[in-house]
Amino acid sequence: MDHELLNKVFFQFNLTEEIAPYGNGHINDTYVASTQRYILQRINTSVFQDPDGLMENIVNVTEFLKKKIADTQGDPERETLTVIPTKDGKPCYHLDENNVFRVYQFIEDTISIESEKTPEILYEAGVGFGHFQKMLSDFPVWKLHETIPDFHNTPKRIQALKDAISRDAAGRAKLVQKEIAFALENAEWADTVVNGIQDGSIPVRVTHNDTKINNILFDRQTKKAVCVIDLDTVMPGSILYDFGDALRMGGSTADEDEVNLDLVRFDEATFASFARGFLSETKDSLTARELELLPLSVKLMTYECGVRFLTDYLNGDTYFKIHREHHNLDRARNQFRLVQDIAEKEEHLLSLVKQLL
Ligand code: ADP
Ligand code: GN1
Ligand code: MG
Repeated sequence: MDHELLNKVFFQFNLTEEIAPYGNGHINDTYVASTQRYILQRINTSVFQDPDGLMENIVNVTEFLKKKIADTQGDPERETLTVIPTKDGKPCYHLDENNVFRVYQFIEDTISIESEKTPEILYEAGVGFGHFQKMLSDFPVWKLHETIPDFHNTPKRIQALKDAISRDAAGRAKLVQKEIAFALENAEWADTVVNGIQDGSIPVRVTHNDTKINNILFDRQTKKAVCVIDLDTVMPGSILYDFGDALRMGGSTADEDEVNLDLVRFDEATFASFARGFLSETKDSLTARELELLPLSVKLMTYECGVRFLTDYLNGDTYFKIHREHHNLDRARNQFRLVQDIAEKEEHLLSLVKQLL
């Protein structure tokens, strides 16, 4: 976005700082102000079609969290996001239909972790996401708007892939026959969580739904988890989505877009570290069925993400930000490689969960 436009938007939040692009997210346009620190984000309105509903979720959830954090002698300014309202008291500013902006207080002395996956970091990430889940366990789930309907409905994601194959909008289907076959042949367990929610055997909870490790801020010095961010997809869901998605990224020995697939493996020790942190916060509230499905959830979320990358590749890269021509295909191959490895290790992962209980 050009500087003049950014300054105009910033003025709407009563701010007059220098602004620069910031972070490594795939969805929103993120900027940071230079002197007093604020985060300015243009909400991706083709992904989030009801930005007002989304901001209502974020305001409600962060206000709820702030009370909980204050009650336990935490720091409500640091341990959850703070929405800065516009001059007329709104949680976001509509410049026009496609340009909707919000500002958060910058959380100082923290870092986002993109690739460092030590056992300590993964344990802390588990504590961070588990604690988030625990604090929201009595938030009224019916109050939340579904910001992306069917976000983790894996069978619907498979249907979207099939639609993309038939449309073949970018003429790429012939290049990815192997990947398509993998996606369609490995789908027999893909409805496990959706079916469980439907038949009542898996409870609906308030979930984050996008638990990449870079959606937690860690303390710069102690590397303890400080704040769960990127609250756009906080919605009703299954805790298995949050557990599985965190390990999809956190449990891989490589980055999500690594092209050398020999480097892409699922690390069982890392799984155990994350699970230990996560379960230290959530163990008592998880049902036997949820505990049993923790390993499958990692395979499922990795598979689903691979399906989404492949679909976007076939659609001509319209959803995820890409930085090179075949980026989404590289990401899909990487995720499918990981699915194979997780499948081979699934039984061992279940025994690790049992040990932790
Ligand atoms: P996206 O949805 O595009 O992933 P995020 O909300 O995750 O966007 O923001 C992108 C990056 O910006 C984060 O990974 C983090 O590094 C940084 N960031 C976002 N909000 C804050 C904040 N309040 N304080 C400090 N850094 C932040
Ligand atoms: C997106 O916004 P970000 O970068 O945290 C995506 C996730 C995917 C992830 C893959 C709203 O996450 O669902 O798992 O990319 N978020 C949305 O890296 O689609
Ligand atoms: Mg993010």
